[in-house]
Amino acid sequence: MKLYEAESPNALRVWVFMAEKGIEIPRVPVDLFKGGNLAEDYVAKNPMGRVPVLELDDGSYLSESVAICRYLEGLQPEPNLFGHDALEMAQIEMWNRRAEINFFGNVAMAFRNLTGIFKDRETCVPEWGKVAAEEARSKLGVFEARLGESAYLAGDRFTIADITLAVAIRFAERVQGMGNFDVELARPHIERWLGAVTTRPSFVDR
Ligand SMILES: N[C@@H](CCC(=O)N[C@@H](CS)C(=O)NCC(=O)O)C(=O)O
Repeated sequence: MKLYEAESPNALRVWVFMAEKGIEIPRVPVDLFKGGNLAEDYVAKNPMGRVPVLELDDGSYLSESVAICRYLEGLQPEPNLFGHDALEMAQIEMWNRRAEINFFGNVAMAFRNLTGIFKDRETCVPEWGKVAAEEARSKLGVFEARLGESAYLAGDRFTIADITLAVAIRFAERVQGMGNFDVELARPHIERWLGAVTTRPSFVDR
């Protein structure tokens, strides 16, 4: 197997996931800024033209960070990050999707539309960016409330849902102030949880 990747939040989700499981595979850097992900041979691997992409040993490809993580969990079930029984699996999926759709997705939309970072390849609408930033800011309250009552996002242990939210918050911290991107992130329960998650060996130095 090999992983096509870049220094980017979605590739980071897969790196952290692999580090949690102790999985090491060769990595192939893709230059997003030079449009390496839009080249014909790359789009043949992932028609969405995004990183990460996992190439399997039979020459087929998987994309979408969570799908890649699910596949790796199937190959190496422990430590479990997607849930053991029907209820836990559903709770983890629920929180992962909430984090991805309501926070990460809005942060990404705000970043892309406010900074125009990929204006060579997509239309940027600053008003859309402002609305997305506001949406991300307001949804953060849901995660703050949840982390006030739960040690980790989906329950009492670390899972893929924590990886998604922590990577998204790290991303939002990094782009704070760029192109008027402004999402006030400081929340006491999130701070406590983020400290626990980002000091795990899988996150350190990434
Ligand atoms: N839903 C996809 C999103 C992938 C994605 O948006 N990747 C970004 C980097 S974090 C990318 O490749 N951006 C390059 C571009 O938009 O041209 C996933 O979970 O993998």
